[in-house]
Amino acid sequence: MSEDKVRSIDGATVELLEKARKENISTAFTRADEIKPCPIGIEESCCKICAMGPCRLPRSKKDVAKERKGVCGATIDTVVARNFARKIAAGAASHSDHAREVVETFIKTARGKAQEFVIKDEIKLLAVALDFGIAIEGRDIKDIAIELGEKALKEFGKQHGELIYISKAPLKRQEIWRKYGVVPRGIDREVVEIMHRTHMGVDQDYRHIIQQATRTALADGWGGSMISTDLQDIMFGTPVPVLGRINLGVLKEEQVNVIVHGHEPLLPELLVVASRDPEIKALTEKAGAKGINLAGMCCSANEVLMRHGIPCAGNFLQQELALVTGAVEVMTVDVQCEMQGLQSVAECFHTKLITTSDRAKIEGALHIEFHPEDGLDTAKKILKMAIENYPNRRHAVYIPDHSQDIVAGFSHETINYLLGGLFRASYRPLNDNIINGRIRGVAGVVGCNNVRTPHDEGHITMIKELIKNDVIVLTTGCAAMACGKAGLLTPEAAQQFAGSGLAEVCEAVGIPPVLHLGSCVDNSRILIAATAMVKEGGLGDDISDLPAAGAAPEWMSEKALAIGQYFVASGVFTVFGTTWPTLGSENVTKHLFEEYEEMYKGMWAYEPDHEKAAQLMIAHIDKKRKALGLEKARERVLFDMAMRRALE
Ligand code: MSK
Repeated sequence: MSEDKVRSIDGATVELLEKARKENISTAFTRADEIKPCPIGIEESCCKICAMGPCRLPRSKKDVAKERKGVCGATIDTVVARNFARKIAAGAASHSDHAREVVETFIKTARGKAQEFVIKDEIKLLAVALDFGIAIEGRDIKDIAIELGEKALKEFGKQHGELIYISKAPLKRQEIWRKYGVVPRGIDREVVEIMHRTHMGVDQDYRHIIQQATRTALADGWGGSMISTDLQDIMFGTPVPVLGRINLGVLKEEQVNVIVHGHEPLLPELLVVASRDPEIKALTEKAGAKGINLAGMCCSANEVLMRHGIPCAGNFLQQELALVTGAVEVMTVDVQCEMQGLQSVAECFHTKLITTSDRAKIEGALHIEFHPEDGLDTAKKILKMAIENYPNRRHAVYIPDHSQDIVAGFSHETINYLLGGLFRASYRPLNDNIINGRIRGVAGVVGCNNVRTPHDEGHITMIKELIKNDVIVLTTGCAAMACGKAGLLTPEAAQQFAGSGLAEVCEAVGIPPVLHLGSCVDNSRILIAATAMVKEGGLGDDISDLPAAGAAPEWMSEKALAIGQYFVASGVFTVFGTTWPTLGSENVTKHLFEEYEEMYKGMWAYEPDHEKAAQLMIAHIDKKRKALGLEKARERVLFDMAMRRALE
């Protein structure tokens, strides 16, 4: 038990790890103990892109590989840059392939060929259509939507020119990207070009390789991810603040529990509809259950939470533990962040693991493919299987008594509205409160869990430090869920955890000090929020001028690296924890950590101590405040607060 306490700061996780250990069930936590990270792989000093190697060139063995070169003569700088670029290609490809699925479903929806799906947010449709240069005057909504879908699809296969959304960035940022030749031409083209340039014997200049990695990352953040967020909002509704509950305690012993896990919100949306169907409700009663309990896991959870208030069972490292409760009848998985270990855990219980995407199967799992044409029928079929499986529970159910209220769903549009009101929606109050010093700055804290660092601890340590110092936090993905479990996503958290300036603003507006903006692809919402702050005025003329910083303290996926790279290239100082994948090359690390500040005015940092990482972010925010001439304002406000306390 005491050992598990250091594996996670979350009570539900600790309890279920203990249960798994007693029952001899293998989880990511136990497998991590059995497999130590490869010391050469962790610094990316290994090249295996041809069959003359693998060439291992670790920092510790300079004598073995003189001058640290591979058989072909590739330097360690080339090797590390190639490995880094390939990870970014994989991350960008993941978000963008998700986006492609969304766009194709969007077109079918617009043509009336997607079962149950409709265009829900017509206002956002018109706004996005204008971004794409589509005429809207006097046209039918359906025609506009079809044209938008087709234009969005072309962004993937475009060979020349610039991605359309690049023009949404501040003008100064666009100029920087053009100067360094990193404006993406087409989403797929950039990913393919990385794979070509990192093939044996092609691009062998580390700065040139990293340049293409940057262009590909921008094709993700200002391309695939942004398209995905926008079209999902148009189809399923732009999120507004919604009350939900989070953690494994949301599972219900006397109900049929169905968990949706993964990333694409398509089937999950229909599972929500199907779970409310009278036929399904009647079948549930007949099976002796007190209802169907739909819950989410990872980013699928974020999607259905922020649009429907569906409870969230947990984040990345809780996926296997959800099944260890013995209470889950069905878990559906589509793409990304689904551990293969789920199937072995499912086999210890009655749980059916169902893969639903044509791009992802898991050996041993059932495969029921989602297609928009008959998506609702598929959703009902899955729920019927779950109901039939309810009487098959083989073990005593154990659901930890841990769950917590959260408020989620702060889209860019909602923040705009909350701050300014319906008729004068704007970021002015946020900018004003940064200028007057009540809010010191803004931080985006996002990303995964990583079993090599205590579960959720990095997110919570960092975020508590930030909000205590009056930095408002925008969060997505598994970081957002960690915040929810720790009670940081309620308006009351402002009084409990935030500094006096931030708490005052949160209380006036009625928002938490940490705003849940959605899933991994919704990091694009943070880019748009930052751009809106620049356009509002008073905080410089580029994202890099803002008193802002980013972080992923518990990152593990290649998607996180792509996200970090597009944040850095958009002008944001970005700190990663856990480990850093270019440590094998001093030159590549220096390029990303120092030269990038010269070029892009944003740069990477690596700091595994989460409190120190928060301090780095605060120091950067203060540096930007000083450059804007705002340090005096903050001193004055602090003085006012001190005076007020003295009066009290
Ligand atoms: S799910 S990419 S573990 S945030 Fe988006 Fe969480 Fe990271 Fe997957």
